[in-house]
Amino acid sequence: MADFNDFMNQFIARNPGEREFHQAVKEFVESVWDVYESNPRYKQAKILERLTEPERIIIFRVPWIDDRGEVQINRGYRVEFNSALGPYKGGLRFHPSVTLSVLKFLGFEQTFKNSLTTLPMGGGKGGADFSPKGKSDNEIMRFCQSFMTELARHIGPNTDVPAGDIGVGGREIGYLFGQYKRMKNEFSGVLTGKGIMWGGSVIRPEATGFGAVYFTRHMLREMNKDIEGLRFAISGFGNVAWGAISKINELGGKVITISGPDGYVYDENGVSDNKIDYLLELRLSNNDVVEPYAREFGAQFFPGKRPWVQPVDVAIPCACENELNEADARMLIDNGCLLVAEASNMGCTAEAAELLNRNIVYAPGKAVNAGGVAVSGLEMTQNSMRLSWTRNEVDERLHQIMGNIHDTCKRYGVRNGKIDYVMGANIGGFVKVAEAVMAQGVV
Ligand code: 2IT
Repeated sequence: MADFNDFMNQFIARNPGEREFHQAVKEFVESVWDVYESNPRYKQAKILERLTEPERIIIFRVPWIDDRGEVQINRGYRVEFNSALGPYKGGLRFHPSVTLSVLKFLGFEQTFKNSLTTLPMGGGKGGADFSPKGKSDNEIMRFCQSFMTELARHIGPNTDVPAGDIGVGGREIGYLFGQYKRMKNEFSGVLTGKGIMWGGSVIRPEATGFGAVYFTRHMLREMNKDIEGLRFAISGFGNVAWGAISKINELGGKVITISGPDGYVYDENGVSDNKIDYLLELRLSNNDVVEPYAREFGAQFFPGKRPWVQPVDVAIPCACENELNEADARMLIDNGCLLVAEASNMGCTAEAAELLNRNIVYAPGKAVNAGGVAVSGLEMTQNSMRLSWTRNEVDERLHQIMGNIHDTCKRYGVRNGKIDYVMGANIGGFVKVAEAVMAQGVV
């Protein structure tokens, strides 16, 4: 392990202060280290050094004028991490917590997640430290237009294809796409998550949540269980939570929590029926709070708290990185939780992930939430063919892809008779990217 420590020390010295990026790389390199060590070709080609250095990073000023006429400045980014398997592909995040470290960790994870989907996509991520909270529609439109005015130089349907992430949904993709089209005089598949009337794919909005539940079902089947009758804790109330909650209800499970930056809601009757659609209204209100749900439907609200204290069978974090810590993990384990499937990217802290992986069953974001980018890949295919598939066709492919990812985790992850999903996902994602990088020479 001396070599591993040397590698990490050098990596940290090259990327000082980037905590999230360090965390993602450490977890990954730990998993693949044995494969790397036992493969002298990889060492000689400095594969890990190359995979942890983004191919290109673009940082730019995003000036815009708010509704009061005041000039505002935000910082925009695109991290083009790795293009060994295809054009850079990954979402844009608009949130005040966006930093270079966050986007580097997300772009790094995206590379291996995209590899796991089996579709031809490289990895990238971008966004801005812009807060949609409290902004009017017009302000959001002006921000998106200014952001795209710079980003347009760097992306393209065969170069880099962004999509949504936290703070970027169908509305924002529409404004970004409109500006790109206007600048380039070109209607192309340069973004995914487009409206279904104008080049988007059916099921893209639901795909991350649906895929996470399909993956969870595979995990449960390994334990001879199924979703029906189980209780779920979900965090977040955005796009991913909404998709997961819809599918869990359809499959007979019960979701008893949702959460926001303001706290969590406990709904003992289950988040179901019209309550699910209400989540979309909450998101479009640009207020970033879940408390109104509790008032609207007579549920309990716990300000400033997280949902992991509630006894459940399955927990699916759907909010943001490091939203579940060691104490939360301990509580879930003590309350008899069977498994944690991470729908957010790096939803668990390193300590929590380690504890869960050792004591119960835990699967990381890059496997569980890959359904979103997978359907983005299917949107790219449909755009290239200039046709649209039906709901059944897209859903069937999504099922297949999530099943394949589960098989890959099993192929590379079985340790002591148990599937280690962290090992499986990291090694499975790594091998393909590493081979592609090797084949393409020192570039
Ligand atoms: O984290 C993710 O995989 C996404 N935000 C989706 C990326 C995409 O290109 O659809």
